[in-house]
Amino acid sequence: MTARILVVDDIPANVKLLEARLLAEYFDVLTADNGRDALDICDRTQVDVVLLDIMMPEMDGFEVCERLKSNPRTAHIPVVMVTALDQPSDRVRGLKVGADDFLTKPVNDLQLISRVKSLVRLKTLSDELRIRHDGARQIGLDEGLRLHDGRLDEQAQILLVDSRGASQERIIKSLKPIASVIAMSDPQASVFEAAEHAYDLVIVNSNLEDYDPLRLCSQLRSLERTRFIPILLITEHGDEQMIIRALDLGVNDYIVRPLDPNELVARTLTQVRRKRYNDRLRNSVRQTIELAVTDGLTGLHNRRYLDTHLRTLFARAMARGRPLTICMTDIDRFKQVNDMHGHDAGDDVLKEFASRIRSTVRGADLACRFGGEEFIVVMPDTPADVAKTVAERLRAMIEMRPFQLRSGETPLMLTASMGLATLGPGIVTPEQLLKQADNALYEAKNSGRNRVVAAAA
Ligand code: GH3
Ligand code: MG
Repeated sequence: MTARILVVDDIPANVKLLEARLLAEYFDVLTADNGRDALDICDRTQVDVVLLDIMMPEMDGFEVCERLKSNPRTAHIPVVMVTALDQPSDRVRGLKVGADDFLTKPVNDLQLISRVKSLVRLKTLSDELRIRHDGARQIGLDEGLRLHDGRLDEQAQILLVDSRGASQERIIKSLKPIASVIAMSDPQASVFEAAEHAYDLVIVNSNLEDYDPLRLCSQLRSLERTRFIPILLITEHGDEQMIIRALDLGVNDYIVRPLDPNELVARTLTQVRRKRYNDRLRNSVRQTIELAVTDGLTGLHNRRYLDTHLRTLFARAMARGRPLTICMTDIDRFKQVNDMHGHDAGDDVLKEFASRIRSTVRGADLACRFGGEEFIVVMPDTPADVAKTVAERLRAMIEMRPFQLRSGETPLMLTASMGLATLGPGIVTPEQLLKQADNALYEAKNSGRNRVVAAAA
């Protein structure tokens, strides 16, 4: 794992110490001895994690952190507060300004490396999603994608797997201000529970009876529906082997008994905030993809979508020897609608036309706007005669019901022509099928419009 770590401390000896340890793990290390330089470096270069001293002259670590988290260009960089004071109040204050983690001086090697690695891993995932999000939309970071905020919009939903009632109660009580916690003592049942409900975090207490806690973690990581849920492991003091293996398995963070309630809250918040941020990014990427395959005016799929999916449906029908018919339809004399009633009226007609298509075809059919006033319906498992009935029904539905316009003008009487083509001998590519449907449509237009023509088999 290569990543660039920025170490910020006003005491040169402290910087040297952390730098040497990180270099030994092959991290790329940058250093700064004051807050202003640190902000400058983060703004100008790609930094993956910041290790930040709290007590520094001029600008202290809290202020540096706050500024990093309120700048959209740097808000996503994880910040680890490094402090000599192991004061709960410092941690709470760090949390308020958006710190992602804490380390106490003298810094323990395992803690340093494992925390940094876990934050780098989280950031790599966010970065990848962010690049896709930005690339697709070219709009930089949305307001809705901010991460710095210490509060949560709504209570975190947490699943706690813990064999002991007393310990369950203590954890539930500590997390009460920020989370609603479901506690379970049966590890196997907890995997199903995690898969079935939308949890923000699973906390696994390593005190499980007769069950390897790492086995549970690995099950959660390998199931499709739970693999993105963060896992926080509670371990025994000194159990470094377990921690190393847990982090290798993809456990996001760990906390050592006896539990400090403030630390538990801080680590929980960090994981939940990151997860929600990544969820939002993932949704936004999904939405962008949807936009890319949807026609903006009618909401039907667009031609790009048709091109890929027709290929799939075509190949499937060929392979299984199943029938497949496509219907290409075009509004008759549509240009006149635009010319006589304006472009907006034309758009109204297209929207209504699309919605009539949608209401006529089956769920398994694929309806697309092919371009302009041309639409295509792909009908899997549909032989020519059945498709002809469907097309006739659509044709009648266009002809019988006038089209309302937003302008309130007299509704328009319109018709449409349709060309059908069915998979058969001589057709080996989707393009040939489209071409046949196009020919049939041409014939329908030429022979008087407002009719359905099926291409000769
Ligand atoms: P035909 O019966 O032969 O199909 O005649 P037509 O007038 O429907 O066909 P033509 O291809 O001559 O005209 C299609 C018109 O559709 C021309 C174009 O301006 C219009 N058009 C294409 N896309 C849109 C759109 O998104 N909105 C509107 N309002 N008009 C569109
Ligand atoms: Mg037309």
